[in-house]
Amino acid sequence: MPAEIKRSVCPFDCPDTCSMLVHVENGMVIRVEGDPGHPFTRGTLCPKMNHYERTVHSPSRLTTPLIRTGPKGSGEFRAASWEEAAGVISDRWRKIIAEHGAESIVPCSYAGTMGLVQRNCGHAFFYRLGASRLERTICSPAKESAWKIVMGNTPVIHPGEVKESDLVILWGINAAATNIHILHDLREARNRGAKVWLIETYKNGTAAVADKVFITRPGSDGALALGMMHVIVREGLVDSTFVDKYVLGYPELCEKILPDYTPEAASRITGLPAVVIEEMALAYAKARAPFIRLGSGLTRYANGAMTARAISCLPALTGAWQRPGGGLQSNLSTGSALDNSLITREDFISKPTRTININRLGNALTEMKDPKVMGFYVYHSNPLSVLPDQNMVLKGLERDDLFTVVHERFMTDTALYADVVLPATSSLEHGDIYRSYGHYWVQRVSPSIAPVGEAKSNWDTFSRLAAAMGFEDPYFRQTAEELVEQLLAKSSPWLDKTDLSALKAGLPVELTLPADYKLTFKTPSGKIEIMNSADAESLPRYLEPYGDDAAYWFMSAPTPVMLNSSFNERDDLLANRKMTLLMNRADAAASGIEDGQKVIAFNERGEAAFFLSITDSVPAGVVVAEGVWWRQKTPGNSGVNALTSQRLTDRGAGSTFYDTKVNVRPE
Ligand SMILES: Nc1nc2c(c(=O)[nH]1)N[C@H]1C(S)=C(S)[C@@H](COP(=O)(O)OP(=O)(O)OC[C@H]3O[C@@H](n4cnc5c(=O)[nH]c(N)nc54)[C@H](O)[C@@H]3O)O[C@H]1N2
Ligand SMILES: Nc1nc2c(c(=O)[nH]1)N[C@H]1C(S)=C(S)[C@@H](COP(=O)(O)OP(=O)(O)OC[C@H]3O[C@@H](n4cnc5c(=O)[nH]c(N)nc54)[C@H](O)[C@@H]3O)O[C@H]1N2
Ligand SMILES: [Mo]
Repeated sequence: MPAEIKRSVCPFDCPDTCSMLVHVENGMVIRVEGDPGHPFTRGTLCPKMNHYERTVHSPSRLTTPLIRTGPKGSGEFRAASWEEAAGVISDRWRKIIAEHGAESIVPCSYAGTMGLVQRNCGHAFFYRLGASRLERTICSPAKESAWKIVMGNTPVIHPGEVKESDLVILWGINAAATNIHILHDLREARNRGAKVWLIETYKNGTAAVADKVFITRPGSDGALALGMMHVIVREGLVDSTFVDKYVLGYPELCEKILPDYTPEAASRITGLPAVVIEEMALAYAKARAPFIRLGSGLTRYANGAMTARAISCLPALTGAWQRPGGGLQSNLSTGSALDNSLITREDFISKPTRTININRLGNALTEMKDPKVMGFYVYHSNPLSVLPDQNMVLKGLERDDLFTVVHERFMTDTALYADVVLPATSSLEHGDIYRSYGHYWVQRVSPSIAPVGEAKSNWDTFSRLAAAMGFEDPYFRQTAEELVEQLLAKSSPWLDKTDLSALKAGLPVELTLPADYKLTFKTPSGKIEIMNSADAESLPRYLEPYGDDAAYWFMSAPTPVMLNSSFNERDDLLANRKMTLLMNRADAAASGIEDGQKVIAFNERGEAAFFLSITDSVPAGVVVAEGVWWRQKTPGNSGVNALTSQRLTDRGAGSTFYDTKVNVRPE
């Protein structure tokens, strides 16, 4: 039988949300390719997804429920039926609830799949159970808070406008790894003469598409933006007609803030020469339509929201928003397009329970009282690898009195510490609907193949656990497809001009952006709020990062071959790669460490072993480790997050992964 071609979407936590064609033969996926008809992703997939069939049909997929037989972390399990596993879980939860209350059970999920149903359906289950709630602020809440403060609910610029820009600034985003499809339009802009800048803490793979690379000191970009604004104002390059009509707080910014940010002052903070800051300001202000693609890297610091806020003010001063190609792209916020509350069901909360910040799970699992955490349920997340302060998370997972259930596709670091492991479907085995945080396309997906082994989707697992817990609510008896139908049945202005029948049939469809969205500022004042009196800090300024008492800033940045800790299962992607620490030549010489040598990076929270790679792409005072490796694949059984901290951002209660310093010694 010839291969059948089915439509699907890449489920991973990435702004590109690629549309895919899946070739299926005899119930197996034999090949996947990018959908050439999708206007944003245009037929290409990233190196990770090119052979997704190797993940889907990997020999290391979990195919049955497992029950622990050896010590925690030993990896000793026996196979069990779903019936037995669901019975073990529900019996133990009933006991925990009777002794400690339902709040002693804590869910942990993030973004193993971005599909709206499979990602969010667990909320309903744990609300109904009365469990503690999880504040899922691990990714980019500081950046999103900053956008809200300055721009309110205004949609971000359509990414397709990149091609009309004459100056594209990739600011704290390694787009060649994490947003590769924006490079199509970026290259088109470049062919038409646009300049591309990369503003980074080290020269990563994206430097290859940039005309200029500016290396700033970690956590200092807010000062750079303010320094640029100082010059733009001083040189009379502000678009005062635009500012008078559309901007709130310009006089206050000029009077109270900018005098402190001369290029020299900004230079002392950022490490960029003052003349370079002057040049950047002039080039930005003189560009016809500068397009800023703002990453989240620079917001994972104590000052993360303030940094993003200062940068978000730049296009307001020059009126960049008025011209096609001009503006700023932060994360898209199309949440109101498909009403998530139909899935999350906050109405199931019968009495409010405590909230635990995901970044602080290390402390919660080890120190929290009243009640102590006794049950931990992990789904589509790998907390032991991805959460900050790994040693605290580990200490929690090692507790003999903690009952841990992990619903996973693979035997991850976290699954190794489970009492019960449940096998999860891959995205090609369940239905869902996807929207994106990097473009405005949405697409519904039906399963391409039957579940591998006895794997179940998140939704089917929660339905099953709901039955085991005796929940009578009809909600839990629906199918994932019925939930998708409910989402599509609710009208929203975003869906006004879309072809609903195409969407229902599984074709990619673009949400409707109002024609005048770029000059209709959805803030309380109707203007861009450089000054926002509702915030405790009414104006942007530079705040310091936390740092640590150690020598080197430590960047644990993305790699093209992993997605957070996903794809660690793929030996083909990791072949010939080792967990590496990039270090500047002068720093290595001063420490007497040689290329390829095994080194230990350490700070007050822990240590991790790496193989050293000496490079000119990293500035002095900074070390870089690309990728979140599973502990089981690292040279020292310790991941990058043994070094990061549970401290939070200034707004949004976000993670501060990059706000970390380490010392380095030879092993
Ligand atoms: N291949 C791949 N793709 C991914 C991911 C992945 O792990 N791998 N992760 C996905 C996820 S969950 C997310 S949230 C997005 C992340 O995408 P974004 O957060 O938008 O950006 P990143 O590409 O992670 O880039 C972060 C960059 O910020 C830089 N950086 C750190 N601190 C500073 C600073 O102070 N100033 C400046 N200017 N730069 C700084 C780092 O060196 C790093 O290169 O990508 C998604 N896509
Ligand atoms: N040091 C450092 N740490 C980081 C980052 C960093 O840049 N540096 N990035 C951070 C960021 S931005 C994020 S968003 C987080 C991401 O953290 P997570 O969302 O936890 O991401 P992953 O590591 O990809 O783990 C997802 C897991 O879900 C599983 N999975 C996939 N699909 C399904 C499914 O349908 N059902 C179930 N049950 N499981 C499934 C996968 O096998 C995988 O093990 O990591 C953060 N951690
Ligand atoms: Mo993320």
